[in-house]
Amino acid sequence: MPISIIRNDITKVECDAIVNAADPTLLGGGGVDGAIHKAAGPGLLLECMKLGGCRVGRAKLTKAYDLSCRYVIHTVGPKWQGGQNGERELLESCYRESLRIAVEYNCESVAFPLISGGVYGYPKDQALRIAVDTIASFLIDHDMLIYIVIYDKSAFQISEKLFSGITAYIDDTYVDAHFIYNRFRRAYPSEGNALAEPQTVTDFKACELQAPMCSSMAAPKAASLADMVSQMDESFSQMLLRKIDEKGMTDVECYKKANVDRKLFSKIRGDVSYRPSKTTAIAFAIALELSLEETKDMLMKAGFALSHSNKFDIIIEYFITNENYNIFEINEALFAFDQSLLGVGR
Ligand code: AR6
Repeated sequence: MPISIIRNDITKVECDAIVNAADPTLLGGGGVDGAIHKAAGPGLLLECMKLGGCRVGRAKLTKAYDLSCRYVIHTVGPKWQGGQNGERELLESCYRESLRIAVEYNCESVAFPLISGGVYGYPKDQALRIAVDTIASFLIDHDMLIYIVIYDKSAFQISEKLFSGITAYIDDTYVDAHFIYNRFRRAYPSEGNALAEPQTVTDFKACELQAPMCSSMAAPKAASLADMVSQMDESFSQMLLRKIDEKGMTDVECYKKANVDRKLFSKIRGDVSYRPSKTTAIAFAIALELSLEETKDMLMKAGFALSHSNKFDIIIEYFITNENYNIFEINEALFAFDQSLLGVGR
């Protein structure tokens, strides 16, 4: 099952276990630790007092008391000391140990805060990368729904390089769209005035694209409706399964790489005319590492297109043209730009 990055207070997340970014005494503190103890009530502290603390990079489990989840897994992240003191290994260990315990207690869903990303001072973009990479490699061999919970959106950071690359790409693409629109207005002032700037630039493009399609659709009058239906194109589901075979992937490899839930994949596999959501369709295109043209083709089969009139589509295009098919990195970027994420269970 997949990773979902969400914005919430972790004490409100519906799941089997939430993870606490604790300190080595396990006796409570500020930040997410304080929020969890407050929401769980005094029983949590009483149980924690019997645990004898916890070492950095390790984890311990308690009941959840007044929280709606079943368990709290307490882990102690490393304090940031410049990055040369084993911080990375210790932080990875926090995620791995917490997940090991979650498996032991049959948890199907777990929510993590950004461990060490607050008081302990770990640079947030690095803390997030470690969280996503460690969880993603755990999910290769396990089925679990894992939430990374971001409390304060302003504290959420993707790498500066990625952020500025995407911002520049968005700016350039919008500039291109305006340029086409203005040229159209200059060439056809009366029609141009009827268009509302700027989103109709794509309407204009769509008009251009649709014109030849309309004339060719009108031509074959002789073909009966039955003939046309019998020559129907390959469906989304058929294209997906064909591409999985062509790429030499297994189904499991594909839906995991797409950050898609197993049940959803089975539904698509079993229903030749399944219509996925746009985010699911793109998630599979990314998992299959399709080119931009192939991605557009696959999307069309699900009834969607990529345009330059919204950020979501431009961000997807940015990653595909840069041949970066890491769905988790794409989702981090989408989250940073307040867009819907790819995959999961829709
Ligand atoms: N839900 C989700 N995330 C939260 C919440 C919340 N309710 N509250 C804060 N965060 P921190 P650390 C985020 O400082 O860096 C404690 O005092 C916060 O924005 O809680 O591992 C312990 O007792 C940040 O991104 O944990 C330790 O002494 C992330 O949770 C020490 O802090 C982690 O911030 C642990 O420091």
